[in-house]
Formats: sequence, structure tokens, C-alpha cells
Amino acid sequence: MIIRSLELYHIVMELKEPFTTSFGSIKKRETIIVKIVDDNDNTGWGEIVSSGGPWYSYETIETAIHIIKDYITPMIRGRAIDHPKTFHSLVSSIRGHNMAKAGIEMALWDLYAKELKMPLSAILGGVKYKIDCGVSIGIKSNVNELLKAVGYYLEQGYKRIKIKIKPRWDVDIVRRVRREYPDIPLQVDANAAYTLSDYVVFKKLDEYNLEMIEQPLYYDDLVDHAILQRLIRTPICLDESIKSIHDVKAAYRLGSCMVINIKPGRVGGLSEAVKMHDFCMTVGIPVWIGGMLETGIGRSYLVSLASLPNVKYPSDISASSRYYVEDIVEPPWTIDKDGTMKVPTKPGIGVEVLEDRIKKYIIRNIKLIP
Ligand code: OSB
Ligand code: MG
Repeated sequence: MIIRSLELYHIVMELKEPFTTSFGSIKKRETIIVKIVDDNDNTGWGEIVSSGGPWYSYETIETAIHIIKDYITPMIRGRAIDHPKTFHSLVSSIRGHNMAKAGIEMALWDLYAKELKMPLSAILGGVKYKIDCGVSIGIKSNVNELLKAVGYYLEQGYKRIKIKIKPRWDVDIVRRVRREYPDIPLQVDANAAYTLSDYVVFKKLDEYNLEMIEQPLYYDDLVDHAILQRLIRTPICLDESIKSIHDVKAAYRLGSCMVINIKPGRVGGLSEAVKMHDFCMTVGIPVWIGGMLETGIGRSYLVSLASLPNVKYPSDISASSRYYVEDIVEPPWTIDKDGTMKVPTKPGIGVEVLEDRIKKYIIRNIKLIP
């Protein structure tokens, strides 16, 4: 196929409530929706998960637009792209900027699957018709708010609770949650807020039977995590530190973690995500799929990936209603009482994109091709 039109929609969607991590708080999710129409008149959709500022990673809305406009577009314009992998060979000279690449690559996967009239999950090697859903709960202003949120999401059916932690919002709140809920699958995510000198915090957290501790240390580190993993029995799960299959191999060799959170945006797209998944399956590292508060478009890629066989833990994939008053796809993503979400069976991403609804949230429409 050849790309006939490529457009970016810079949108802003209000979250139902602010989402706070150790690196900051957001109330409005800014994101870029990618729309590609090919020469068969099929439409493919993608989502770029970078945020307004370089907080989770160095990428931002503006860097993504810059890289796509000034580098990716000239490399793919007029080129025959028969498989999303062709895209990677065309843009392989661009280092980093994984979220920008992933957004375009996702739209190409959607188109590829639609051309084959197959659901994306089947093309990626998915084996599940429903996936296990977890929920990620941000830092709250007090512990009662947190307990209320945990109770609410358990009632909705979520299979595991993830709590964001930061220094001084860690051991005490985990103790309180565990006292109320001794047996639930519970894990924490520090978003890189600690150093090895905080060792005693992790030693204490070790007492609460957590499923895992996500990204406790520096966002680009593998060595200190390997040291910490040898000192505690709770599995370490890496998020920020793992940006490619190369990082996965290094983490495996070093023993930096026992679990990996795969986010397609962070790693440059679905091709790399599947490579990482497959390597982890071979060496016995279980994975799960992480989220970036995606709209219904980005969420569809998370769901497809979560249907792969080595996704052994519930993923950070929650219902549309956990994030937004209304989603931009139909049907919106929902979870069943048993805490699972159905994997779509329609061709491509398997949900319909509501363009009229997107228009309500657009702040910029950037036409790059033709
Ligand atoms: O670290 O997993 C993270 C959201 C934004 C940035 C980083 C993270 C998160 C989440 C939310 O935890 C997961 C979700 O989309 O529900
Ligand atoms: Mg994380």
C-alpha cells in the first residue's frame, strides 16, 4: 500500500479526575491521533502517547510532531509499504523518538489488518479472546481517598490493584491497604522516584506480599535495579528502563528484574513489543501490558497485545469510563464483572473511530500528506 493521506489531530481530553504520579499530576490528557488513508481507501488509526512535557520520557507532543513532520513524513511519502515492518526499515536512521514512531506504525498495523480482513490480535499472535484487567491508582491527597478508590475498583471487578508510590507515600499506605484487603493482588509503581540508598523502604515493602514493585529506581538504570533485585524477594518490574529488545536482553543478563511492563508507545511500536514479548517467553520472564491513559484508539493496541500468550499478569488496561466521560471509539472499552475485557474480532483495531467526537477535542489539525 501507499499512503495517500496522513493527518495528525492534536487533541486534549479531560480526565474524570486528576492522575498523580511521583513525577507530576495531570488533569487533561493531551495526545496526538494519527489518521492514515491508503490507496485502497482504507483508514488506519494510531495514537502517540507522549505528554505535554518531558516527564515520563524525553518525548513531548511537540517533539513528536517535529519528528513526524520533518523526518518520518519525507521518508515514507510515496513509498510502497506492504507490511508495518517496512516502515521500520524506512525510518531506521532515526534514533529514539519511539512514541512518535509507534503512533505511525500503529496506524499501519490497523491498515494491514484491515486489508487482510483479520483482527489485529490474531495477526500479532494473540491466543486469548478476553484479557485480564488491572487498574492503576494515582497518588491521592490522603489515605482514606486511596482506600475509597481501591474499594471502588475492586467492586468494578478489576483483577489487581496498582498503587502509585513516592517517598513518604509508600510503606504506610501499603500497610493500610493490606490491612483492609489482605489477599488482593496488589502492586506498586514508583516511576523512578527512589535510589539504592532507599533500600530500607523496599525491605519494608517486602513484608506486604506485593505482586511486584514497578520501576523503583532511576528511569534509565539497569545496574542498580540488578543490585536491588538481589536484596529483596518481591519481583522488580521494569517500565521506563526498557525501551527496546536490547534493554530486555541486558536486563535479563544482569538480573535487573523478574517481570517486564511492555508499552507499545515506549518501545517504538507493536513490532518491537512482540519481539520483546517473544524473547521474554523464551527466557521465562512474564510480561504484562502497560498503559499511558490512552483514548479508545491507543487502548485497542494494548488489548491486542495483551492477548499474547506470555502476558501472564493483569495489564494496566481499564475501561474507557475509568478515564474519560466519553471515549472517541464505539463501542467504548468495558470490563465484565469477572475483570476481563473482550478482545475485538472485527478486522483491524476492531472498534469504530468517532471522527465527530474527535473534532470536539481538537486543538490542532496537521495535514502532512498529501
Ligand atoms: O508508569 O505505568 C506508568 C500513566 C502515565 C504514565 C506512566 C504510567 C501511567 C499509568 C497509567 O500507570 C496506566 C493506565 O493507562 O491506566
Ligand atoms: Mg509504570
